[in-house]
Amino acid sequence: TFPTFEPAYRRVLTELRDQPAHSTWTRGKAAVEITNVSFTIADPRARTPYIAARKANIIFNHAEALWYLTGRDDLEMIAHYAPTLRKFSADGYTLTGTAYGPRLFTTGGADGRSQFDRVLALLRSDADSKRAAMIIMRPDELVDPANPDVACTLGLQFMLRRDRLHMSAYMRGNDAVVGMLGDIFAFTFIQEFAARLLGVEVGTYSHHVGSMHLNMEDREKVDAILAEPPRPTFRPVAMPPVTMAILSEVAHWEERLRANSCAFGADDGKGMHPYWRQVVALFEVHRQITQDGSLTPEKLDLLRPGHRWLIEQRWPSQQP
Ligand code: 5HM
Repeated sequence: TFPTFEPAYRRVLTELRDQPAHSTWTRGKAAVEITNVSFTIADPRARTPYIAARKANIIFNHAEALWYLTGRDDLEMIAHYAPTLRKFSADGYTLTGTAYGPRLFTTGGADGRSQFDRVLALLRSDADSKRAAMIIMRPDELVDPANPDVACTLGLQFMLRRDRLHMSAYMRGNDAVVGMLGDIFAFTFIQEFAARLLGVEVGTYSHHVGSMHLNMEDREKVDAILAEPPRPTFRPVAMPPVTMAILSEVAHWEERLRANSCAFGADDGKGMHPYWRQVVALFEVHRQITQDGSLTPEKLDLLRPGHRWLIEQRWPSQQP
C-alpha cells in the first residue's frame, strides 16, 4: 500500500528498470516485464505524480475521464487531446478497445441501464455486495487477429465497505510509463465520481496487472523520471457531490472550446462548482495553446497551483 500514486509509480518503474523478470517482443515492440503486479493507493484522489520529466498532460487526463464518463468512442474528441490515439483506430472515426465509456456508461441491454447504473443500484440495495463488477474486455475482441485495439482492462470492481467506496482494477496488460498514468487517473476519477453519486467516502484504489511492462523506447524517459527527486507535492482537491447532469454541462463547454467557438474566462460558468470550473479552465488552456499558440496570465490564473505547475512543465515555451 502506498499513500498516493506517485510513490507507487516510482516503485513500479524502478523495479521494471532494475529487476525485470522477462524480456518480451510482441506486436513490434521490445519491452521488459514483471508479471502479476498489484498495489493499493490509500488516497486515490492523489492521482497525479508531480514529476517534471514525465511531462504529463493533465488536460488529456481530464478529457479522457470525461470521454469515458459520457460514454463516447469517437476519435474526434479524444484525438484532439492525444493525436497518437489515431493509430489505434481501425475505421478512422472510432476507437473500440480503448473506448471504455460505451462499455461502462452507455445505457441499453435488457433493462435499459448501463453497467455503471446497475452496480450503483446494486450497492444502494445491498451495500456489502461482491457483485458490483463491470466487465470491459469482450470475448470477441480476439476474433480478428489484426485488431489494432484490444481493451487492456478486463474489469473494474467496486466494494462498499463501512461507507467507503473501494475500487479494484484488473488489467491484462499495462504500459507502466504512459498507460498506467492515464488509466489510474481515469479509474480513480470514476471511483470518486461514483462515491459522490452514492454519497459515501472515497476508499482505497487497488491496481492488479497481469503483464506490467516498460517498452524499450521509453527507457530514457524512465531514467529521467527516476533521477528526479520527489518534490513537495500539491494537495489533492475533493470532488463535490455530483449528479450525472454536471457531465453534460462540462461536456458542453468542452465541445465548444474544442471547436474554438467560444472562450472561457473568470466570469464564465458561475453556476458551476469551482471543481468543475477548474476542469473547464483546463480545456480553455488547451484551446489557447492549440489555437492561439501561447497562454495569457489571465488564463493561468484560473488554474490551481498543481495544475499550473503541470502545464508549465508540459508547455514551457507557451508560457506568457
Ligand atoms: O499488444 P497489446 O494489445 O497488449 O498492446 C496494447 C498495449 O497498450 C497494452 O499492452 C498496454 O501496454 C497499453 N495500454 C495501456 O497500458 C492500452 C490501453 C488501451 O486499452 C490502456 N492502457 N488503457
